[in-house]
Amino acid sequence: REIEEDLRQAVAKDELAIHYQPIVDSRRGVIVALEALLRWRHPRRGLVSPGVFIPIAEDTGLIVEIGEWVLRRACIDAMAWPAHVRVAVNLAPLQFQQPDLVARLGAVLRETGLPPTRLELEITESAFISHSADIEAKLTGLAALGIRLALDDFGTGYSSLSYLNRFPVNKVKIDQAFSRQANESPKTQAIIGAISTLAGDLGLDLVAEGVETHDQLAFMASKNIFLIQGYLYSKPKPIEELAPLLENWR
Ligand code: G
Ligand code: G
Ligand code: MN
Ligand code: NA
Repeated sequence: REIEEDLRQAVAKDELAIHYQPIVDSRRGVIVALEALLRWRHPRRGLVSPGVFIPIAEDTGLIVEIGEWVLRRACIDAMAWPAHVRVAVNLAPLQFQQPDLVARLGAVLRETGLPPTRLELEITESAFISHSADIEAKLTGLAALGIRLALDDFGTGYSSLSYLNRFPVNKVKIDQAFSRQANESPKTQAIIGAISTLAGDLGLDLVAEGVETHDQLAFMASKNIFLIQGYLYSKPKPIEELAPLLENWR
């Protein structure tokens, strides 16, 4: 297809850009991390949503090259931020399957100079489903480098709890579907509360994604959830627009 061919050339033509969305500690009002979210400025179609082109990139395998570009770019960008601000990068399941994943990540960190502890990889549990044999070795290798791991879209998949038990995960991100219903559905409230208790008992950081209202923020706080990502604080933005916030929210 045409869009597939265009995507093939998008990196070379410098059409990809990263927008960053803050993850804020709501108690202190400081940005603790920025999540890198890919954007594609297509010459004719305009801004193409990642919801459209990431699946194409995954189907065609282009996600490996694109993902590596995002990773390098994000590490370079993060070098300019205050040292307490981490950068979170999404890792597609196909990237996770690369046999030399740990070596590649190590190389990018060395080349960019970013301290490994400032990099956080966001993986969804679908990365864990296939090729289960070497998953633990990879995750242990990443942890040994000092890279932090976040389980993304938590609560939407199959068996997340066993993954928390088996793998060295540092952080869990509650899917935005839960935040959206946080002030409407008692069942959703119970689930969020249970995830919070679990994360607390396991010593995991917990982020609520997709928080858009003060009521949702207050609900999260009532469940001891203080790491917040969502439009209430900021949409994903080009880094030039966030630089002033980084200064103020230091
Ligand atoms: O920014 P937005 O909410 O529209 O992103 C839509 C989806 O695209 C999200 O699920 C997000 O995780 C995914 N996505 C955005 N950037 C990247 C990226 O660099 N790599 C991967 N694998 N997924 C990304
Ligand atoms: O799947 P992942 O969590 O990696 O992607 C995050 C996605 O959620 C991005 O596409 C981002 O634009 C989107 N997002 C972040 N905060 C909000 C929010 O408050 N509301 C909505 N509707 N989307 C959000
Ligand atoms: Mn994510
Ligand atoms: Na998510």
